Amino acid sequence: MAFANERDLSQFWMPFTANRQFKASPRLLARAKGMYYETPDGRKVLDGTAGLWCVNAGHAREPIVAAIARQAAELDYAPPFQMAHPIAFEFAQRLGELKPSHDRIFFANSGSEAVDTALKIALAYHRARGEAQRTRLIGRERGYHGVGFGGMSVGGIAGNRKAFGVMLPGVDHLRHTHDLARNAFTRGEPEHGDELAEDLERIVALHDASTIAAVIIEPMAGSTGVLIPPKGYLQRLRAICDRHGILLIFDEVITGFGRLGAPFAADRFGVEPDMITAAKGVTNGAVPMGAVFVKRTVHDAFMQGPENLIEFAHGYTYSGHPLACAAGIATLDVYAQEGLLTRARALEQTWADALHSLGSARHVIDIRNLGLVGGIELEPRPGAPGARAYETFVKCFEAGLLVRVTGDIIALSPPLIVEREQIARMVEIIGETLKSVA
Ligand code: PXG
Ligand code: PLP
Repeated sequence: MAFANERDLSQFWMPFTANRQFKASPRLLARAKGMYYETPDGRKVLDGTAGLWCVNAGHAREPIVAAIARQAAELDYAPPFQMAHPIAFEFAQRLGELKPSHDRIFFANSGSEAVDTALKIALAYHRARGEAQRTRLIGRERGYHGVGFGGMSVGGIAGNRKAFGVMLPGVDHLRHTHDLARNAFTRGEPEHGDELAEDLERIVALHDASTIAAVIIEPMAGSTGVLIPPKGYLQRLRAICDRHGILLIFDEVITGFGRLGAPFAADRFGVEPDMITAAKGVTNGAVPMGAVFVKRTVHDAFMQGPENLIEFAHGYTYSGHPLACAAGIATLDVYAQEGLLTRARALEQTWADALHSLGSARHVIDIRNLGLVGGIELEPRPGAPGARAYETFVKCFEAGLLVRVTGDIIALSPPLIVEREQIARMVEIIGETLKSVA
């Protein structure tokens, strides 16, 4: 590609990328509008992934663009420690109105930071209540909670951990819920596997509940390749946490802001965690931001003691950054005006029908869906795990569709503005591509 010849690509050490392979044959996105990306040479690419699960209202939406520009001219930055700016309170209020049961909002700048913040809130919460011995954090196999030391430690994707040796002490993991033998090709929530929530009882028996601070899970696991929670699983996990005084954190970095057809997965499943971590769709991906939605009871445990003391020794230079807040407010307006936080529910049948029409396509061993999320699992090529899906990803891109692959799973999560014809086109490209992939 011309770009690779014209420009030195070596300085940018790319994240989560096979740098040498990529730079030998780069794939670039130069512009975006609505449902489409455009390559530097002007080729349109349908966005099947909302960027990276974040551009829920579609790209370059005018009200969001304008709000960011206005805010940059009015107040670019102000310190958030012992000082504040009005728009951070305004945005926190708006977020609280969206999730009234969790209307104490702590701002971070990414999902990883939101996760580490929530884990620290959990530890400090127990300490504030006189249970400082509750220091264990429980994640789940195949979970993704970002790349900070906290999120990595509770995370359950082996490849994201193995190079780094040290992890937080006292972490344990629940079993994951993926079960192709019983649940392959299920539409929506799988029938089998709610009993896996009882794995938490095994961990409690092993370590004693009095040592466990929190359980963190993705209500729907995204990054590992779209694992939909079995019917009743989240409810059972909630009940066990309640029984033992353990905080439950839903990591909704992907599922937040309408991905599953409700503002949060907690709403869709009718399960109330103690904290919700969010990022991505909170600003439509336009400015980095993360947030922790905290129940008042948890927040209020901190608000005791002398009023001149800092209650929670934590925060980021850019917590509640004005540009992020401006983008976020405009984003919430677009979501509300266009009904995007529930649109995935209205499209769910259409989406499921389209995806499951690929059920007999070559290599496909499972298809799963919920809201506007899809997972298509391919049989791995013998001796070359991931190769088949990677080739599918490259060929889809060449054919004008951006998908995401992880291992041998294709993950789909289009912007929530997607139209039926575009869903049909996605499935058509994937179906054609699978025919040509060995
Ligand atoms: N928690 C969850 C549930 C996530 O999905 C993070 C935390 C971390 O967020 P930041 O903003 O720090 O990246 C995420 C991020 C993929 C993929 O391939 C998914 C994510 C990030 C990168 C790739 O599906 N999710
Ligand atoms: N490292 C140093 C030397 C710093 O001074 C700061 C913040 O002041 C940080 C790291 C943390 O940066 P941030 O607040 O953007 O996370």
